[in-house]
Amino acid sequence: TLHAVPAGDAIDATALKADVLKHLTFTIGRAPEDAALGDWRMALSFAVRDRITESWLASERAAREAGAKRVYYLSLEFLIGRLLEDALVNLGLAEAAEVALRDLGLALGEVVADEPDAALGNGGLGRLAACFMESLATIGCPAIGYGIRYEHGLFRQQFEHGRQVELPELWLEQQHPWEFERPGSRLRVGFGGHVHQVEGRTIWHPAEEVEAEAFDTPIVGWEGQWANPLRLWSARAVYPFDLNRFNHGDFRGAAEPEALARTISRVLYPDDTTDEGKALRLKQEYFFVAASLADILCRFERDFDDLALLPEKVAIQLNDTHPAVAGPELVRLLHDERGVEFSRAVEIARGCLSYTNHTLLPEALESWSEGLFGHLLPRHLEIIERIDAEHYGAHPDRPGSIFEHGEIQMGTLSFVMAHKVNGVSALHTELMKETVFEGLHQVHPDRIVNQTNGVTPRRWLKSCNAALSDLITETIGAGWVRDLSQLERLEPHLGDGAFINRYAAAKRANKAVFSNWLAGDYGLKVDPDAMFDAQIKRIHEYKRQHLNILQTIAAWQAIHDDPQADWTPRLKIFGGKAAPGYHFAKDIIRLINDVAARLNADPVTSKYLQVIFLPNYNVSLAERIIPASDLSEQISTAGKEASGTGNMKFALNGALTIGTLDGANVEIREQVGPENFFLFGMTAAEVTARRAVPDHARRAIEGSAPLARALGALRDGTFSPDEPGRYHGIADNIAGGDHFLVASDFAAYHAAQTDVSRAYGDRETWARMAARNTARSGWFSSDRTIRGYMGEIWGAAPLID
Ligand code: 26Y
Repeated sequence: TLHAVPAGDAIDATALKADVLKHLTFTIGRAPEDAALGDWRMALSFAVRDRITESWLASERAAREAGAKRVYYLSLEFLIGRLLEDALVNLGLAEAAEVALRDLGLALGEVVADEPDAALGNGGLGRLAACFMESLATIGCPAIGYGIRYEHGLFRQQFEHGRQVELPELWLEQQHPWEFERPGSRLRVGFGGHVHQVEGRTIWHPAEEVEAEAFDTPIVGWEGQWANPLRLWSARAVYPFDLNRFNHGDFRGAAEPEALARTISRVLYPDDTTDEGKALRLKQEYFFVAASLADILCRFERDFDDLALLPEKVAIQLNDTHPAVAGPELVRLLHDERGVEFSRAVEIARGCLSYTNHTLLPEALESWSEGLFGHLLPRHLEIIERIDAEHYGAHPDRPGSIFEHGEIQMGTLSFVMAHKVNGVSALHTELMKETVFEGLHQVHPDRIVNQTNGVTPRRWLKSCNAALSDLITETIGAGWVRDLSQLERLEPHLGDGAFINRYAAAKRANKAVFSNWLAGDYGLKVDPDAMFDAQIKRIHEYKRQHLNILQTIAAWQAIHDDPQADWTPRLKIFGGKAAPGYHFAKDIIRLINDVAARLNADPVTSKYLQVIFLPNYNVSLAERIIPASDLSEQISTAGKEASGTGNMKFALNGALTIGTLDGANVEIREQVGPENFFLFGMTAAEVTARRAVPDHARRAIEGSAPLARALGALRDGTFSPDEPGRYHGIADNIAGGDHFLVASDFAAYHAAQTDVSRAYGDRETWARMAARNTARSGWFSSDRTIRGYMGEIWGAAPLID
């Protein structure tokens, strides 16, 4: 069976097969005849990891020899998903693995799908960090990603009678083959206690200490030329077991220190605003920041002996404010522990640090009460007070203090401690200057810069969409995988009917695969020629899944009025998790599920309109949905979505966007051309103005009969006959304060959806618009984003060409 593939692949396949068998025997300890699917997956993963490790150690050696500047990406979230397929694709071993496994009687697809999806993040911010790790390696920028090795990542979502139920995610229940445990590099992290002055120096005596243990997962770039580690910290007790208590018969007490310490790396904090666990969250933040900075300084001091060189050799990126305590911690390490004069220490720290802001929503901006903060980190509180006083002193026009509203404002602290602060889309960056950071921007006009987000084309096109990737490579060559701007070269082919047919056929093939999977796993039969219309993202009022479902209700009612009309068949796909304490978002989930049940069972309308909410949305599910979608829903209230990155993945894979002028939608529309984008709704400025209009929702409802009627169906129990009042809360919210302007944007959205349906009727024109989206999405590669950070923020250079 080795004859069908090119010679190089055959050699790779032979070697890979031997390595798989070797690892199955000597690493897993299983005979082939006894091996289960998971054993084979593990053996293949180890064989692949060996190859990544070679590249990684060579990369580390090259960076050391070059004395290169290092980038350290600090993030509480890395939403990496599955790693096996990505690694195979980047190493050019996908075909070889297919052949090797076939020889062993296995299907690569099944082996790859057996891997648990590592969900060490909530959403966009965490997935961005994962795309960045892959791009850093592809570009050859020496870097380490630092985070927490959560025992339980984001919860697993199930629906019970349409309601979200959260279950713990058990991704570490099986062995995780990608990581190297580092028992040798354990560090101590302190909390609480008090501060002493000894001979003019300040010493912090923590009351409590835990140990941080490192686990390294190497991340390999395209073509395997470079790899960087993702270093995740796990918490454990300094003295894991209290023998004294044990010998006195207190077995429970003996195990207590370990249990308490381990709590720190137990779970990913959900992005909501409950008060419980606040102290634990702060502990998590300091825990991973302290361990990472100690590690960074240790690496620096191994190679250099002058702390003044630090900003030249070390760039530390703060992924939002979650690692903001890095500012005062670095000052503490330099001033208290190494004797650098205080303002010089601040200056050096600022030379290293930069900060990315991902949100302007007031409820998502982090702040800590001085009481809690000072209790856990007394020395850091003093340092922050001094930083604030000196910043104030230098800027008497008072741009805003770190201490406001009785709390420590982590955004202000991050801004003050960073030499660059970046927004994640052009619009978001401008809004940062006008809103939360207005005062600070005036005194530091060069500090805020824009780096529009991007996505890695290896995972989000090459590996998730083979049909389209192969067509692109046949048409313009394979250079696009490393240099996505080459997608422009598709442009001359867009007038060629044969090319457009092939483009449409690739999408159709993906839709057929998806339909079969839906039928198999969810028992929903759908027509692959229907328009696949997807909204997949965290459930949030500002993202407006309720606008989408309300318009779906209106469309259903319209079909009922005239079932003989020429309706364009659609499948509405939803996916996303709600924060466990976010009750309104959970009501939206239940509503979508109730609407789905009603519509899918409707004999009159279901051939035109079906709805499915796929449970447990995660990275691997996105990889299935995006290549099969025709329409991408990006309908946030303008000014609220900092960037979005799903929007880019859809455009790249040839889904047209229906969207507002928000976040990176603005730039997507500029790139793909306004004629290939379905724009609707108010602008950010109009949103602000409309909120001030009394009764804006009531006026909108009076102006739109379909809206009034759809709201009526929420009120009369159409979707909850057993409990007619179930959706009164949602209806009242939309008809009342309507902070997110669902009512005010409804009519424009409804009209835009009608345009979409009409446009989809002309399949050739639609396919050409979709192909143009692909051809003009090259700018949304995270390689471009990372080059921007390297040039404008980090001052780092690639070590491969
Ligand atoms: C617990 C709390 C402090 C918190 C935890 C997580 C607050 C926020 C978050 C996560 C935020 C997030 O994912 N933001 C998204 O970042 C993406 C990457 O920049 C953007 O594309 C997206 O618009 C933004 O919502």
